[in-house]
Amino acid sequence: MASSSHNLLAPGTPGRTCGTTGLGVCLDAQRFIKLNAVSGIVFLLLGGIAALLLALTRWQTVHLLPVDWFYRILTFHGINMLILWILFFEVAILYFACTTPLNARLYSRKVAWVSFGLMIVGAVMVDYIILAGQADVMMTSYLPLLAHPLFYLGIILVAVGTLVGVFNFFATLYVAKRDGAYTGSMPIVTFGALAAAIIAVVTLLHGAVVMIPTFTYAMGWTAQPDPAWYRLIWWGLGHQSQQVNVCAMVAVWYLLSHIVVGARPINEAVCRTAFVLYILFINLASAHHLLVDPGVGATWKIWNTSYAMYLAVLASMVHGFTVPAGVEIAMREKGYTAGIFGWVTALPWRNPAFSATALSVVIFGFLGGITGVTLGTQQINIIAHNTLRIPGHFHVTVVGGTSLAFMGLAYYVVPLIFQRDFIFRGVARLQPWLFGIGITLLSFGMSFAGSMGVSRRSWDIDAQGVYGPAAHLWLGVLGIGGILAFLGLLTFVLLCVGTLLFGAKIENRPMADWGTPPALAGSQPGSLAHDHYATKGTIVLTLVFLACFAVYYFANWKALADVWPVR
Ligand code: HEM
Ligand SMILES: [Cu+2]
Repeated sequence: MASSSHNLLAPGTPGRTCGTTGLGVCLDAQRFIKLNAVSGIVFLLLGGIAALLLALTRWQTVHLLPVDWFYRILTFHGINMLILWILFFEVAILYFACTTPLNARLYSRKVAWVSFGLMIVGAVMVDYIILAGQADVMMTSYLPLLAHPLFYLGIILVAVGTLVGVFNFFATLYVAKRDGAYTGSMPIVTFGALAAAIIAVVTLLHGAVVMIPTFTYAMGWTAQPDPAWYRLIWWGLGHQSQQVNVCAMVAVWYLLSHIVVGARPINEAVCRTAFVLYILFINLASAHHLLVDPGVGATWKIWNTSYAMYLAVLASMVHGFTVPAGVEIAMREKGYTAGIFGWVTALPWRNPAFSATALSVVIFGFLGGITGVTLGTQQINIIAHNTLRIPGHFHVTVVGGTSLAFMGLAYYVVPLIFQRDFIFRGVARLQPWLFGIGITLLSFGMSFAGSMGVSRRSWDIDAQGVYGPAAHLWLGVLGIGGILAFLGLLTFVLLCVGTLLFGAKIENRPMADWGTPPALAGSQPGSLAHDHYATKGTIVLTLVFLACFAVYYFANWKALADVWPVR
């Protein structure tokens, strides 16, 4: 639809008014949200197929792939998931966050094309060269392992393309502010996306610093960069990009809990400060990847991972509290006041966007947070380094946390942006549960096998002959969890693609409702805004969390002490 009188966007902007939210949607932004989101989902599927093959290989009894293909597919999986799926989807989120919530138009269509073009060419290049067997170096591509130059060039193109997209985001925000598209401070979703974008710039600059000399070395133009230097700078890219993911995920938590339950952040200033903590401290926390490296000293390691890191962790704990607390307050104000947890049972668990958000908060917060802080402790790291405990940790953060939150977002973005209602809505209601349970099992399998010493990135464990039935049992749990998670992922992709092709068209009507908790008689909107004890349930959950953390943390110190018995 061309711009019309009831379009809220600036005059002359091609746009439409959303039939569900009443917000203005810029058609340029809409096109690039579509392109980037669909590309992301395609890479998710590719990475998912690889995931299934890996899980069926690490399940030692099945041991599917031959050795060379195991490392090839491991490389392929890491790149397609952690880089391509996540980055394409994040660019879509950025374009959304800087336009619709602000009633603004996308700064430039040309810039968006350049960004998308660079990213897609780079992505195809990387995937091709990996499958051609020319880049069996895994996603970290540590020197002196060497891949075909196109591998590095592809990654550089993806990174530059993303930077160009981030520039479009900043320019859109600037123009929106200058032209008065919105008044007051920007909504928390946009603020979270802004924090993500700032960290992304710093991250991608690290990427350039490390990848360009590696590329020129692969071309034979320059000498080999120092491997220890490579690791230091690479993790400025590798770890910080995880904080981009966390910021984007948290922004999605705020958005979806607001859309579904009407939650607001319980304290805007604190929530925003928490995002700033991410920006300030996350780069230092990258040091946790170098905890066994000989090149850097113990003081440096302990300072960065035990002091600086906790300031970033503090930020996650703030969000992990304020999101459920905001939901609890909104529910109590709607009249769900029974007991401590009466509001929990009344939540819309059958709304897939909500269940995805809730599962993401719990899986990321409980499992990811507790394991992350423990593994990142300098002393404990020595008994966990390079075991399967490490992928056991990050599959509950980037997969059970970020990827699941992004899936939840799709349950609103697809109907609102593509203007089609989801097909097979009953299946969609189950999808987040299937994926969430699968990934949790996968992570438990990895973590417990890892505790028994099974290493990550390892094609075969039987040759050593040191692992008993218990380790094999946990690898079986990894395999079964992997199959369930893959089925959850496949369901998601099929539902999205099926909806784009066959979903009922939405024209000038609201999207089909996924279900929100109705306000009961006696509801009092806004009544609890200043009542600090209204979050009883969330406080109890927080105490449970702290108790779990304490037990896990001390159990790990005990395990460390057991390594070296003192008589
Ligand atoms: C169906 C879901 C998934 C399953 C079953 C799965 C399974 C696996 C398995 C079995 C490994 C190999 C572990 C090892 O032997 O060291 C692995 C590695 C990895 N996965 Fe996943 N995964 C899934 C989804 C994801 C997603 C969504 C992401 C990122 C957003 C991701 C990121 C990674 C990374 C970064 C590695 C490490 C690669 C390396 O060591 O170079 N995975 N995954
Ligand atoms: Cu890290």
